[in-house]
Amino acid sequence: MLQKLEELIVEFRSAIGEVDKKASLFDLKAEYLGKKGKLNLILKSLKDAAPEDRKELGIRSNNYKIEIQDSIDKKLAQLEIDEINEKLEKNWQDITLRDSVRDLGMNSAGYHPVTIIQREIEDIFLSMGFDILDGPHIEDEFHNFEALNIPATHPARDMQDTFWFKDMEHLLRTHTSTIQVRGMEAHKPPFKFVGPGKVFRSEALDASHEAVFHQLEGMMVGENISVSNLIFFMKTLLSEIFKKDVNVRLRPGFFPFVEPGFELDIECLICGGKGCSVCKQTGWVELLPCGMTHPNVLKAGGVDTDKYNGFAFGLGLDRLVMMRYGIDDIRHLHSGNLAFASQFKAY
Ligand code: FA5
Repeated sequence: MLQKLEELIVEFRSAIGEVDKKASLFDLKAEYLGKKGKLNLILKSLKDAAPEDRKELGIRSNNYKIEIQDSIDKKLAQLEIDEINEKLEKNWQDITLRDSVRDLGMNSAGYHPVTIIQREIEDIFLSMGFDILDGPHIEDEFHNFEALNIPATHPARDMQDTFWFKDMEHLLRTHTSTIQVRGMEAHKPPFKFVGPGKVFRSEALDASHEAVFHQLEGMMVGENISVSNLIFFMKTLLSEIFKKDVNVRLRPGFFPFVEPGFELDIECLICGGKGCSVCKQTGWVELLPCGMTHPNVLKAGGVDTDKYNGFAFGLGLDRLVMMRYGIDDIRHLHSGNLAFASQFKAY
């Protein structure tokens, strides 16, 4: 009987090594530990064994029973792990992969260069205590023209070719100066804010002109604001953006909403001032028109002009992007070409 027991455990050890499915394991368990299983048959016949062998047989049978149960439990745990691994192998997903939806707006390498520069400028002005405002693309005549000292008969309305809606009362804003008006309506002086966004003009397109482009408006209203305040903020902006000396020139500029008005031009960084299609062979690029806000504009915005004055500027964002990254045609910026747009990094 002892020999039978020894044969049984050797046979079991080899059989369990072969098992690779849970179903066969349960069969094996029944075969050895079941009521009518091999071990039980031996245990039942213990009574027939010689009395001097019974104790030894009892101890061994018990030990083998424990060993068989243990081996079966371990095997079951192993088979369950194998099952999970097999499922993971078949159904795995790489959660670090970018999905196609994100690719529509932002690619792995970063943001569109206009977004990069816009955010940098926002940070520069936030750090100087400015707020960031927004405004609608679809505007009315009042906010785009009248409140900015451009009445219906004013020739300056023709300076910006406007996309009008059929009702001839609404339009796509031609500049972000509309945000000045909305900012004054919403705030009590003193205040200072910038407002970036898309603007729309029915323009002939070339290397430096788009029909849809970006501007960033700025306005500061308070007591005793001077041209030196304006120049300080413009200089700070350019030195932070270019992180190097760039040649600029300030010349008189005419805009009905500022008096005096200035044009701040930057020496063309595409040709180094020699003349090219971007600067129209002049060596200079119009970038940052600005000036002291006209009292009529402050009044239209509800500002008390006996107490307060201010300045405003309207930065051409796309042209600034072109200067910073050496892009020689504005149309690249709106081409929708991801290979182009993914080359740019913040400084
Ligand atoms: C204006 O739009 C004024 N609202 C700016 C302003 C604000 C002046 C506050 C004074 C005070 P202008 O039309 O020049 O100005 O446009 C401003 C800047 O936008 C230009 O210097 C240029 O950099 C950019 N810009 C103008 N037209 C285009 C265009 N078609 N494509 C790309 N950039 C343009």
